[in-house]
Amino acid sequence: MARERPPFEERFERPAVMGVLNVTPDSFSDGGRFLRPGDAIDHARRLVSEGAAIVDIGAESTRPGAEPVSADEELVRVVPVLEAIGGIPVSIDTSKAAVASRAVELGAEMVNDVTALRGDPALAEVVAEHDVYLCLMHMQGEPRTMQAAPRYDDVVSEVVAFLEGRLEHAVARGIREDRICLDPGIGFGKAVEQNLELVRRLDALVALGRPVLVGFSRKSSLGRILGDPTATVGTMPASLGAAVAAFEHGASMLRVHDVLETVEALAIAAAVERNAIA
Ligand code: HH2
Repeated sequence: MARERPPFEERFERPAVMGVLNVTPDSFSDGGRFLRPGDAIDHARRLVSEGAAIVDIGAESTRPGAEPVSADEELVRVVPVLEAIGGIPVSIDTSKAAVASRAVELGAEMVNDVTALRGDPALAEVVAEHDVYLCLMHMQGEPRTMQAAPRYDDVVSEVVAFLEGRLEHAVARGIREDRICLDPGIGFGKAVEQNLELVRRLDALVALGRPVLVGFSRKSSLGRILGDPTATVGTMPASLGAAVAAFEHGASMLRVHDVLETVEALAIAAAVERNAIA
């Protein structure tokens, strides 16, 4: 029997922070730092103590140019961590039903699928059956090649139409709409200007009526905006600026590496928006 869960927006009050934990050798921002389960577990606890509402654990890098990994390899990387972090709210960053299924058995309450249910036809059933939360993200192309030549006539309307379609697909596959959040996929087949436009016109995505998640943290566009055309990562202060801007344009959840700093920055932005202190 699936556990009864509140709607996404009740479980994760805006603005909520999702802390990133990559148990990979090759992630662009923290690759190799948390491959040892002990280090990953300590970091997960730290992210929650700093104010993360949920920790997003990923075992496959999706940085531009990354090679795919097998379900077995993902499981080898995440299972020891999941087994040891009972009590910590977990999202599993995977596109594979086998990985999501094991993670949910071990307590994960969200599936973060960068393919928006296009990667593995069996994933929707895992989400529906266990009634877990789901993030549907937009990506043009695939990680290996997506930054080669991203092309849109109007990036915002294409991303919104895509996510509207994936939301309908998820609901048709038996997933409750109020479990789902939508993500424009910053950096996933988008040039710097396209990432900026997606944040500036985020209201078009918010208008679909589901909470919006934005992950701009440490992405290369931030370094490029600051004047380095070859940047592969962005700084923490640049990431904070992006998180606050996304929140001000309606984002409900921010996926970030620097949790404490983001929680504090968002607390001020939220106090300004509401004209109230916590
Ligand atoms: N970005 C990354 C990975 N997963 N999921 C969602 N929903 N939204 C994002 O913007 C997003 C994501 C890439 O960042 P990171 O996890 O730091 O790097 P890598 O993919 O190299 O592990």
